[in-house]
Amino acid sequence: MNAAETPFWGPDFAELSSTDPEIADVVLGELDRLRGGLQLIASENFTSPAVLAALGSTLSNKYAEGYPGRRYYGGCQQVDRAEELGRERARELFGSPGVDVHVNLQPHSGASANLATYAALLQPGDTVLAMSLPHGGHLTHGSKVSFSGTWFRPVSYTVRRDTELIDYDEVRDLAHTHRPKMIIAGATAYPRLIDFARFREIADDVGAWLVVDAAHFIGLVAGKAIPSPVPYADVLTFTTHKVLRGPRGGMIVCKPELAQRIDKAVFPFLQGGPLMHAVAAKAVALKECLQPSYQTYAQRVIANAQALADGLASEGMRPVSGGTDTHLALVDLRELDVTGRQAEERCDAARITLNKNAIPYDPQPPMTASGIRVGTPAVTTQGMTEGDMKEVATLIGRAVRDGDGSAAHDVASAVGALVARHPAYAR
Ligand code: DSN
Repeated sequence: MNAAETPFWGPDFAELSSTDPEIADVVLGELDRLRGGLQLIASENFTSPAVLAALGSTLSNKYAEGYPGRRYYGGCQQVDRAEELGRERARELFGSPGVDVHVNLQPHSGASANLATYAALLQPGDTVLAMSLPHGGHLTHGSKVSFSGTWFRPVSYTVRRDTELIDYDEVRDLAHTHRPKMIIAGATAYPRLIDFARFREIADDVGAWLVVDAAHFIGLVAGKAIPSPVPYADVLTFTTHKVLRGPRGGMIVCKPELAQRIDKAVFPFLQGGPLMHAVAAKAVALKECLQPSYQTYAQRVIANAQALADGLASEGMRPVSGGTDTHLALVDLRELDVTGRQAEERCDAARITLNKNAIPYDPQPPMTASGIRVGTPAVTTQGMTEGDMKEVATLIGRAVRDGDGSAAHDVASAVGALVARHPAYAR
């Protein structure tokens, strides 16, 4: 029996509908939500049907603890091929002539990839210098509510008040004072390019590892739309579901000499059986990223984010740092006297999905926040362009100013008309 003789056995929605109509209804409801509104969360995207097919495959059944060729279970021939293909594609995508990299496709998430990196390079109690969470960092960069701030000693750098750009002088001074064992560059709400050469210089000055948490922008690197941190970083961690447009999951790319430390930290130190359907789906996404059309996509994501930031500025919403070089804009709403939370709720009522976000030196607590974060990975996947971003900005402006909810219906209708011209997951 082979695939040519046997019809593919894959996701079957009719089967789900008859076995579990309630969950089938959730799946359809979510598809309607995605199709019917504007998806502007900077960390989300619409992954391809090919990626979804690999995710919904029988590879989900397989135990494969270990790595290709060295597993603790039999029957791993096919999943070995998937993981090898993914590794090769990632090496092609992120390596370059003279810069070889090692790849680990198994982290279940970005937080798991970061935890594995801490485990590979540090001992509990070691000092880590990373971006402050309220200035755009991540929970795993030293927050007290995560392992990073309780098992390690965090020191945080910030952005400057005047420019809202990373204060590299402060990074250098903190590094010299605290002698961290690891420095993390990377953020979740920083719209500008990061100077990786400067971070490398500072890390070398104090003998620290340089880890780049590239989760947000790795897709732009893969699309060659922004400079790569690979030549500078000891380790790169990232998620595969943001601009990169793969399945939900994590990944690590590191210098070849750290391969064993990273692999052992992921398995067996932290994780057990890898999610082989997700590993295969990561391989599919990496293949998609190698196509020339993906490079065009990555450039359009940035052009759209810049057009959206400009449009929001015209609506009286100030882009933090004056604009963006990436896929996201962080927007200060204080001039409109609206909080981030109110803006998120008002946009939600108009079928515009985005998130409240702290701005640097925010006077509000995080659950209220003075800003919103918007990103263009998903709307660009559905084919929107800079002209559409002007309309999106106007619609956000109308929704954010809609204190009594009277405009929500009209804005939602306009959103419906706009997304109908660029359908997501078109039939
Ligand atoms: N939760 C992700 C984001 O939205 O940026 C980061 O992990």
